[in-house]
Amino acid sequence: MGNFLGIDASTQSMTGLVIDTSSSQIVVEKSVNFDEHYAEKYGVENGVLDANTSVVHSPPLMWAEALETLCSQLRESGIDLTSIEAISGSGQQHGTVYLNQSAAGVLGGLRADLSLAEQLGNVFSRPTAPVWMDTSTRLQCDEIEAGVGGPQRLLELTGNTAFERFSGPQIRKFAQQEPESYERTTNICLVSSFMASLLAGRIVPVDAGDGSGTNLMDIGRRRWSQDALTATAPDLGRRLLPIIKADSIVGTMSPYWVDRYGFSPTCNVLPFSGDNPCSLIGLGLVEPGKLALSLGTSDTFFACMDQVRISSTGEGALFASPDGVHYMALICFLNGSLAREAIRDQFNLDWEGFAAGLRQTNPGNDGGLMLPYFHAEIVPHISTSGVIRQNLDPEKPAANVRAVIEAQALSSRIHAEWMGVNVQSISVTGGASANAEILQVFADVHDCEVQQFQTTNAAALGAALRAWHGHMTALGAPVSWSQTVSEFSRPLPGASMKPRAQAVTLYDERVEAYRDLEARHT
Ligand code: ADP
Ligand code: XUL
Repeated sequence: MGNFLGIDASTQSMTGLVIDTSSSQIVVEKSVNFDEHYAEKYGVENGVLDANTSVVHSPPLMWAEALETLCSQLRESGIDLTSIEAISGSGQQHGTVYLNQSAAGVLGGLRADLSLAEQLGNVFSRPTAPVWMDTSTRLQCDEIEAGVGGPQRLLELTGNTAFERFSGPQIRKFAQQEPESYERTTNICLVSSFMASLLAGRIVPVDAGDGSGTNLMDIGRRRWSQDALTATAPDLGRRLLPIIKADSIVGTMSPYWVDRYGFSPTCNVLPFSGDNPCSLIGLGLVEPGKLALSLGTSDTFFACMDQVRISSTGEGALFASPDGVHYMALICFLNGSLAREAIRDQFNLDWEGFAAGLRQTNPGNDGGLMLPYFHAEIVPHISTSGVIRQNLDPEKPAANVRAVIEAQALSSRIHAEWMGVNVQSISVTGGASANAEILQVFADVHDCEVQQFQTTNAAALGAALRAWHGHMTALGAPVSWSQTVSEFSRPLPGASMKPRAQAVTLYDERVEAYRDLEARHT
């Protein structure tokens, strides 16, 4: 029993959430928004550089700086940081951080009188990190698939066909286009393992949950696949540490965090995992059967599986669950919050005005439909942006608000069919899950209850729960996964959207109209 910290290093912000397991309460939640703090210094918009091109990177030094700002905020919130028994975290998936030979030494000898930003400037062999929004690696995807014997073989081996955003294709592109910098790269981290390395003061391996988002991990064995490594880049194996169990302790907080922020020197650090695998835990999906929806920068729709399930269309992703046993089936939509924000901003609305737009319009939108490709899309695969409207006046604010949300909900219904889950209820998380009007559309389209939770950051909560679970296991007093999540993953009383019969019937028809429109444009 005690306090456990989960840190979510996501696309637009870094969040810290502390749970007290003796009272089963979330005791602090703090968030550092990248644009608010670092837009000028690092040139980011929505947390990334050049979001409107196919090459989308973020500066890893900014993440390091944000981690310090977050720790200051946690300390100022009044929480006693010495009381934190263990820390784990979650990172936006797929992004890669490239370190040179000085990195390990610098991390191991951080001086507490200087900031991370002052000390880490020279540890990168590539100053920016490609992130999940990058869609520039189609060529490398094709080459990797061919290199292992075809897309079907890569799917069977890693659980996924090659995706542009996945780490393997990104690494291959770097090795091809900047061979000298690749040569100077001693270690490649994922966002998750980079963050854990900052805390532990040494380079920390990735867990299988995030390892499965690389196109490099043998999904059955939960270790790097030599075939995939060879097909991706020269000498890649020696640049990656072996994959470890999400529950292992990788060290204690390095003296830097003890001296500078007052963490306990015995505070354990566990590997970070991907944000979606952590959300799976944070929403309590530790048994198959339930679906969850994350409405963050990306929208993801996912389920816990007890065996490998592969999407025949190649659009679904499969990850290992950090619970060490299950799998996670997921679809990812790039046009999530950024598409909703594009409509919000086009009509000068705030979120309340956006919700009012949904209230003022009827399900079915009088026949209006939108394909919301404000950016290239992952599911379905669309390589160039371009919004398509059918029977929809582009000048009408409320109709466009409804169109973007109906498109997202209908698309999630269509593209989740391969998961084969009989949907009983949907658990929601992510910034936009605070918006009940948006959730009502998802409830009507999926014909099931949509449930809100105390925090909209299930990834950070899942990370904190993972820290607790791993810590107790290491103490020799393991807590089962169902016990770990039970008190924290209860839906908020009175905060569930129920499907409305008339709308459900209507959407059963609209889904076919949407499917047709989509088929004509993909
Ligand atoms: P990520 O973790 O990917 O950085 P979050 O889950 O923190 O993203 O979600 C942030 C997004 O949530 C914001 O960019 C914003 O678009 C959206 N958001 C926040 N509040 C609302 C709201 N009331 N209605 C709709 N969207 C919202
Ligand atoms: C999942 C994906 C995104 C990122 C950012 O495959 O690409 O959801 O994890 O949240």
